[in-house]
Amino acid sequence: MKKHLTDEMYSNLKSFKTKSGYTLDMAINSGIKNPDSSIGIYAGDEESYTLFGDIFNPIIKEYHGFSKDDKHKTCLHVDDLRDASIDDEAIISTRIRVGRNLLDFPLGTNISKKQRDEVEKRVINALKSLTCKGRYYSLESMSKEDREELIKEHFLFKEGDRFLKFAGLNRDWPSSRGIYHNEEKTFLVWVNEEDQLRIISMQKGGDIKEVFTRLVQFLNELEQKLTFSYSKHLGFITSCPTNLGTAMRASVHVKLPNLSQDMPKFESICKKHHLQIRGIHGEHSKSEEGIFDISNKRRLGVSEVECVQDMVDGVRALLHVEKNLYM
Ligand code: ADP
Ligand code: IOM
Repeated sequence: MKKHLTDEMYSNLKSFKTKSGYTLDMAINSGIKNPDSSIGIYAGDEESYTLFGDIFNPIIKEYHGFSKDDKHKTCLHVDDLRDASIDDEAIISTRIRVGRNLLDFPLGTNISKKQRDEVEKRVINALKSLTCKGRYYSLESMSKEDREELIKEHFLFKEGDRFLKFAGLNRDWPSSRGIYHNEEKTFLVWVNEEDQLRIISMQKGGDIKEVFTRLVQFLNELEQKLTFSYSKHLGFITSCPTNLGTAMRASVHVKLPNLSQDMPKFESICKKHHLQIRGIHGEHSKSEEGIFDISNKRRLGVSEVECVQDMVDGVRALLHVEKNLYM
């Protein structure tokens, strides 16, 4: 945001307001308060992306390589994936999530308490129709110990995130936030965190196809009950411009103790394969014991299958170097 927002642009846009009442100052507040943000700007609704397009478009271009005249695409045909299962003991677990927001509501950054309550109600209702055995737990109904355990085990979002706080996403916390999960904790839905829904499939090991298949099955079921905010140009509309398009992040937790000693090499392989490196507890966290969260970086202008394929091909390349170069 800092890189692209000029004084002139700020002066031109600062008095604009979207129909839901979102302003440029609200959009950039998280980045201003957290100069260590990776992006630092959030939308309040779909209109933010056009009304404040002068600042969003260059950020979208730089992050996804996607221009104003490009078209988004979608493909959820799991069978189109190539070499999807990575049978390697270095892969600890696999997780694929998509973000979704309901049509006709502002995004979480600009939603009212009443609207957020309504979103939770509609999502709970939709979750009841899923063909898997699971339950919704509202954050308020859970004990502190249970919440902490779920966070530690990578199932639940963390609390008090300062990046989300200054984007307006923690207002009225913990009201209307919660998590659905099946008995095995392989299918989960986060409600009213950074996006209204984060739909997640995860399991131990590297059977990426199985994880993707489960995600697509339950995503299709939820789509029968909920209408998500989607634009032909930007795909699924999300609070953060990094998640537009597929809103998909496919990741593995992978041990790379050797390669991570050579960060320039590690980062250059990731760049070549459009990968992002995160720490072991998600965004803004650090790696522990040589274990990293490696995921696809691009999400807009590429299909869901391409997102997963970016991750699969890139992780294979990382493992190749990890094993052969450092023997
Ligand atoms: P998001 O993926 O929704 O953008 P985060 O990066 O904060 O959000 O990650 C959310 C949680 O998911 C964190 O606890 C993180 O460690 C966990 N996670 C991400 N990828 C994996 C994975 N492949 N295996 C296990 N847990 C994972
Ligand atoms: N998606 C969002 N959490 N992130 C990119 C925050 C940041 O700007 O660091």
